[in-house]
Amino acid sequence: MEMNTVLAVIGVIVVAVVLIALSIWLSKSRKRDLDRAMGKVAPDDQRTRDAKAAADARLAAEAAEAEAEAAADASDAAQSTQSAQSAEPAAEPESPESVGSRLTRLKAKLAKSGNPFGKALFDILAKDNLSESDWEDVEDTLLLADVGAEASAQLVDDLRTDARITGKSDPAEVRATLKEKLLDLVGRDTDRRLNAEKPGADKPSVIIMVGVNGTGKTTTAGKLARLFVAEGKQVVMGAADTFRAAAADQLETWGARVNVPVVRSDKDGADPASVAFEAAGKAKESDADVLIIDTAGRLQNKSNLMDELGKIRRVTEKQLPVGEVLLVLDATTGQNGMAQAKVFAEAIGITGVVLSKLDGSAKGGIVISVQKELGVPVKLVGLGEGPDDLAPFDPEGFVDGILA
Ligand SMILES: Nc1nc2c(ncn2[C@@H]2O[C@H](COP(=O)(O)OP(=O)(O)OP(=O)(O)O)[C@@H](O)[C@H]2O)c(=O)[nH]1
Ligand SMILES: [Mg+2]
Repeated sequence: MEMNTVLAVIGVIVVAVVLIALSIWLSKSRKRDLDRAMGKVAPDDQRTRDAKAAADARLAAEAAEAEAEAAADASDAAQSTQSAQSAEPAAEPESPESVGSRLTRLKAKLAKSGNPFGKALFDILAKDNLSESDWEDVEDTLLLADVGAEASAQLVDDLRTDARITGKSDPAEVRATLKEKLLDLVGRDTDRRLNAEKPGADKPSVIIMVGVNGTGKTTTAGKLARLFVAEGKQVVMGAADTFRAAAADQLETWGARVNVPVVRSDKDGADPASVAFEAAGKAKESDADVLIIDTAGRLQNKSNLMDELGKIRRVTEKQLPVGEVLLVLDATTGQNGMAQAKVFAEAIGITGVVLSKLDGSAKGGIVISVQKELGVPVKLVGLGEGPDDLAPFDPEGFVDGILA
């Protein structure tokens, strides 16, 4: 009996010792877990060191593997770019010409554009005494340069009055007078900035391109996108010319060259207004600075085209205010383009004119008549088919160019 009691006591003691040892071990292990959780792993913990070394080795191996993969990808990409380049040379995003260098180059180009009107006028006006027929020649020259009947008559009248008053002898003086008169006609102080360039402009600032087919809308949209990209602006373009599939492709090519996204429809003949709506949505969503919408210049009939343009504008305005509607006018068509231009102005309302193809035109005088007849300024001029051949219209440079 006694023996049993002793054994029971010993058993209890053993169990108690085991329990105490267990609880000490448990509390130590909990502390270690806590320390680990708090990043305080004992530096001399061999297991931790081993695990860390193993993890480091694994990470290093993974990194080396990833690097090898990346190198392989890069060489694949280089190869595919090379093959893409050989198939399509303009696939790489380009950086557009800087604003300063473009303006200098285009000024020189404008001056060399061979406009005969300045020279002819200057030759006539350099004479000592102008006869009635000389004055008629002056007026004819202005008319040929597409200055417009009213403006030409006005200019000749002013010059005649001046000649009578000053006695007109010094050719340099005549030239200076002519320059002043032309500048007055062109409008030297007109605000020609695009809405997107003005402080406090809407963001995104919307530009809709309109005009008769072939005048240069799509080309100008592309050139404009490049211009904004060169200024560090974020641009989205919308291909609302769904009249022919090639139009969207053409705009996409321009977009791809400067990394500007183009919103287009997958199917031919889709509703252009819905493309414009989507493009406005995308521009808003991506917080773009500028949205440029290209439109069709030709439809089955004129009233269709005009309805369509009106709708494009209304639908776009459900998303964003339309700050600018640019009418693209081909300078080589001269006065002939004016009647159609007026129809566009009535249908959608225009805020400015882009005079395209001024490089191939002897009819620079159209600047004067177009502003007079449409009541909006010429804001940009196209001076070639090259991607950077678009310049803000500069009255001084323009007048110097035609008098050179
Ligand atoms: N020389 C010269 N050619 C230009 C200029 N602007 C555009 N072009 C050319 O004119 C042609 C027609 O240009 P587009 O931009 O396709 O004309 P569009 O108004 O979009 O024509 P549609 O889409 O058919 O209505 C193209 O060959 C352009 O390269 C310019 O300033 N100078
Ligand atoms: Mg086009």
